[in-house]
Amino acid sequence: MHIDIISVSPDLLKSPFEHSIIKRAQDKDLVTIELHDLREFGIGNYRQIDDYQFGGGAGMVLMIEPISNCIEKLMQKRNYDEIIYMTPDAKTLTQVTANKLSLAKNLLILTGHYKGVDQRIRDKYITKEISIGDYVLTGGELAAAVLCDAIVRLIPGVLGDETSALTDSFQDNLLSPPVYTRPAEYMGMKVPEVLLSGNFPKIEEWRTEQAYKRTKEIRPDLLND
Ligand code: 6GU
Repeated sequence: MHIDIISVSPDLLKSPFEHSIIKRAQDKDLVTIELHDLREFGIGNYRQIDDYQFGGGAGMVLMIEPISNCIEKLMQKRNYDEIIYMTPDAKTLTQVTANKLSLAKNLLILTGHYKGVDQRIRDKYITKEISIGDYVLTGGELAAAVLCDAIVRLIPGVLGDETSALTDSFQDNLLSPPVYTRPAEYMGMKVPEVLLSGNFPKIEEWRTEQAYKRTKEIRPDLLND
């Protein structure tokens, strides 16, 4: 997979991709992530990328021309499965969306800033808009990092244990059951007996039971879906 990300603050996106599993996925050539600085497409001597909004109102808007030039240049090189705009005024990212996007070959992600981008960019180029939750961030960069993490870990070969992505919370609309490791007893706190029993059908049954219990308590909305 190849992911291009257009951003006003590409440095903000460097660190999340230089560690752990996402780093290993790049080292193994399972994914390449390329950051593009929107400022390089800015207009005039000041490399202007934003301006006041028509009709008045507080906050700057990212201009159509720099973004359009950047996207057009990238589109000459690659055919994108999706051109994604990260914005709080969109549908919230779910595991289902991450699963679908993990099958893509080329993704282009545009991150917004300030009051967002000129609507005409959204109308002309964007094929998918994604929010990561009902709160506002200063920019779309951290949201893009979240999206990339959710996608990349699903690419076959990225996670060592092939089954672990499938047993995550949310893959079956259930939260994960509690987990324990050694010691079996710590300061009088004991690990549930069933997990030490070696009776695997029973252990599975317990885990499913616990997953439902947790989901019912914390996220009952998931059970209604
Ligand atoms: Cl994608 N962008 C911004 N700026 N804020 C957000 C978001 C995205 N998703 C949730 N809040």
